[in-house]
Amino acid sequence: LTLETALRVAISTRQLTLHYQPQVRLGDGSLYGVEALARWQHPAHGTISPAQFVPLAEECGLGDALGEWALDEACSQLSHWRRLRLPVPSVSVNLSPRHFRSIKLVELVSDTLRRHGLSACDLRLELTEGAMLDTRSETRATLAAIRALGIQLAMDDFGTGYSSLSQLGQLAIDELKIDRGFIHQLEESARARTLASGVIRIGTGLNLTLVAEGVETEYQRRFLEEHGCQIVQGYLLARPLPPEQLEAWISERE
Ligand code: G
Ligand code: G
Ligand code: MN
Ligand code: NA
Repeated sequence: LTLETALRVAISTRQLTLHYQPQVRLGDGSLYGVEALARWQHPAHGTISPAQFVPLAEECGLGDALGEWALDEACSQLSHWRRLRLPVPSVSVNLSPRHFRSIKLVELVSDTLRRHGLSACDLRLELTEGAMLDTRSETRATLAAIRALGIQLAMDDFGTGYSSLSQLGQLAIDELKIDRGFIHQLEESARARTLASGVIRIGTGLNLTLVAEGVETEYQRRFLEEHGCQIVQGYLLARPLPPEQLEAWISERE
């Protein structure tokens, strides 16, 4: 069985699922949204990380199919939660840089929202610096059109790529996700604290929403709150959860 076949089978037989990790406002503890994270439960190989299978899917030309699946699955789930009256404000979906190179993404996203009875503010798209800094006119046009629809864009893993501060000021984005590499070192590294607080200050000055990833400790949470970060995501609050467990997590907090 080639990987390509295996992945196609995985999508159609529900070996591929999305888990959802809560993102919480530091101010009042309310739910800001959830991030959808792909999981592959392989019958023979166990759980395969998206860090492994996403790049493989891209290599064998299945990147688009995977992105389409993730968008559809996340929107279907959110629409289901709305029917249950579960208060999930929005869902954030990770897409690979190459998705943003085609203007077809705009139609795909708006069709998917329409099919599931959702609106633009229900969805956020996460992209890495690679896509954001792609100077291709196709990518710029796609990003602009997505934002014109009212869908928010988040820059993922900020601080690990190649973006410069001047580029940050020109990017059409709404949200900055501080990479968990910085968060992880907050307690032991004065340098990490300087970088994190600097990113928060700059992002805030540019009117971006700041989301800290990989928040695992109370120290980290407090540091972020004191330095003006609005949103946190990480094991301190919850791991990425299967839908039913996310429902329980939300219900318990109400
Ligand atoms: O959740 P986890 O740590 O296993 O995710 C590993 C990496 O895979 C992260 O960088 C995350 O952004 C990425 N990832 C998770 N789900 C998806 C997905 O549906 N599509 C893409 N393109 N990347 C994903
Ligand atoms: O690249 P991206 O930010 O999309 O990836 C998020 C990844 O981080 C996922 O694989 C998710 O499982 C993981 N993750 C989420 N919260 C934590 C955390 O608190 N600590 C660590 N180490 N990883 C986390
Ligand atoms: Mn992400
Ligand atoms: Na990240």
